[in-house]
Amino acid sequence: MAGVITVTAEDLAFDTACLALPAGQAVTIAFINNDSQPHNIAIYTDSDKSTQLFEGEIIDLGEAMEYDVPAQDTGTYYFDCTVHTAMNGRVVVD
Ligand SMILES: [Cu+2]
Repeated sequence: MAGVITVTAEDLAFDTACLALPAGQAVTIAFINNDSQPHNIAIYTDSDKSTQLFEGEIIDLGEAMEYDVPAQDTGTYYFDCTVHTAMNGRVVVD
């Protein structure tokens, strides 16, 4: 399905270190938790988390959720799991 990006969490890690999002358009992240720990995805302007751009609901083992992420400007941002901040990566909006 166009405009849907799938991300999976497993073994205290995301399956990608870089989320590529289209600039200027809302996007759906289909988030799947295959881990025994609760996880979510939050997006910030930078790794200092100066400004939060999005925070998805935390989901548990075996759950999946579609996050509706609002349109973002072109740039490089940062994402993490708010429960496990060691789970993180870059967001490239282009
Ligand atoms: Cu987590």
